[in-house]
Amino acid sequence: MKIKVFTLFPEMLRPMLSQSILGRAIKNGLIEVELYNIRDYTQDRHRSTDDYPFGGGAGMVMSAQPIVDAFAANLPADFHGRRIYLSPRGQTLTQRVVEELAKEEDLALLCGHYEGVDQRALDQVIDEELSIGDYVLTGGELGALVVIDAVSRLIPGVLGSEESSEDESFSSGLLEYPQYTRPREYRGLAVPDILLSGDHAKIARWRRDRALELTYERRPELLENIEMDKKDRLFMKALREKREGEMP
Ligand code: 4HQ
Repeated sequence: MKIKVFTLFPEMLRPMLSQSILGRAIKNGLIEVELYNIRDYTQDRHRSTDDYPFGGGAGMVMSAQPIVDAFAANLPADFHGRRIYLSPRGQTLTQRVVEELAKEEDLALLCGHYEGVDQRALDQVIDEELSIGDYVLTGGELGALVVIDAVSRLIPGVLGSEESSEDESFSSGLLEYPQYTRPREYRGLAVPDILLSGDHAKIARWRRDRALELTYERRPELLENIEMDKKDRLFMKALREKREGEMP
């Protein structure tokens, strides 16, 4: 997948893209991320990228011209992919949305700063708006990084077999079961015996039960979209009865 990012602050993204799993994925050519500085596409002497909002009000608005020209200069006429503006107005990013984005050949991400972007730029070069959550950032750069990170780990080969995305919360749709590593005892706290038993079927059942329990306690609404087998349903019944027994 090729991801083009349009931003006034490309240096904000570079460190994340050079490290760890993303750094390795890019080095191995599994994903390609190109950063474009919108300022390089200004046409005035002062290289200005923003201006005062018509109608008044606080802050500055990013001008249409450098954004539209940056897209025109760098998206091929046959660009196959989604052109996305990061914004709290957008559809909220969920794992479901991430899975859809991961199927795309290419992505173009526009990061706004200040009070936002002249609507005419969005009308000309953007297909959709995407929000990483209901809070306000100083700019779309962190949003773009979140999209890149979440999408990249679904691309075959990006996660090593040791880091596989299969078994995790939100891909199973459940919160993650607790994990432990050495030592077997830490400050008097032992690792649950079952994890040391070597009985893989028992361990899998224990993990599934812990995931169901945590999800029931913390994010019960997530259980509505979960496929449950007979053992799951039996465990949930016991959980609910235990909970009712505790009710005052
Ligand atoms: N912003 N999800 C305002 C966000 C945001 C979000 C990006 C702040 C756009 C103009 N982006 N700028 N939430 O808060 O993606």
